[in-house]
Amino acid sequence: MADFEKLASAVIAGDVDKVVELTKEALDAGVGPADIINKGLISGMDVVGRRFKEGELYVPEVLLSARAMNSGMEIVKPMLVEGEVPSAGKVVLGTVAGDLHDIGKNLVGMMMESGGMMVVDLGTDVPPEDFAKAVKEHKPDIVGMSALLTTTMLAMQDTIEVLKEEGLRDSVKIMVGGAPVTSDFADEIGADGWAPDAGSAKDLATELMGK
Ligand code: B1M
Repeated sequence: MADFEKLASAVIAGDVDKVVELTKEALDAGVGPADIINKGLISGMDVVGRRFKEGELYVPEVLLSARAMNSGMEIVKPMLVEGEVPSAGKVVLGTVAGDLHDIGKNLVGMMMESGGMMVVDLGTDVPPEDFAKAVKEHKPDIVGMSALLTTTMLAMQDTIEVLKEEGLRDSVKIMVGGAPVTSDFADEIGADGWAPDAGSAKDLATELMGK
């Protein structure tokens, strides 16, 4: 019988060795990969997300937990039968044109993945046309944009314009975030939502998808 609580605790503690050990133990005991992911790995990362949102944990701790979660994921993912873990939706995520900051964007992506979403990460300095291309190719539920510079925030608006020009705007929900970005700014540029931190971003994505 797998001890999901212990596995979740190891994720919360960011203990890679323990996560690997407990994941292998669970597999040896015949536990299914989907249960290991949902009841152990993701459930631990959920706690981390909540504590981060409430200011009890800081960025380095979240990164350690994410690394621990991924070490378990790497072991069980190849064993999943396609469709075994239902996807909570697809997000195309990127830092906008001219902007190289990606720490916050990466945290947002990790939280979304821990919530079962499939994240297509376009990286940094992503031109509006590349967001549009990714929407055509991946058909996501959500486009998420991050910006850390007051100058590059405007590229969010440019991206929305290009999505409109290409007739793609209504096929996705758009969410934005990053230190200088506010809820008012999100409204002004016609985004569907704004989130102040990675935990809230995951919750907002879920809300926008109506799931
Ligand atoms: Co830069 N930088 N930086 N920098 N940098 C800032 C942002 C700055 C505030 C520093 C300062 O002057 N006090 C300032 C911006 C000023 C402004 O525009 N108002 C600044 C500047 C000026 C610059 C350069 C121009 C410096 C120069 O070269 N002269 C240059 C620009 C380069 C470029 O992008 N073209 C530059 C470069 C860099 C580094 C490369 C050295 C490095 C980035 C490394 C990297 O990301 N890989 C860097 C860093 C690290 C910072 C600071 C110190 C930290 C940013 C960070 O990672 N924060 C920053 C000062 C500061 O914030 N103290 C600064 C931690 C991160 C977890 O928070 O990104 O806010 P954050 O993400 C949060 C939320 O905002 C939210 O959730 C995240 C997690 O909770 N969130 C979203 C983020 N994206 C979201 C998307 C969502 C929802 C929520 O939906 C999709």
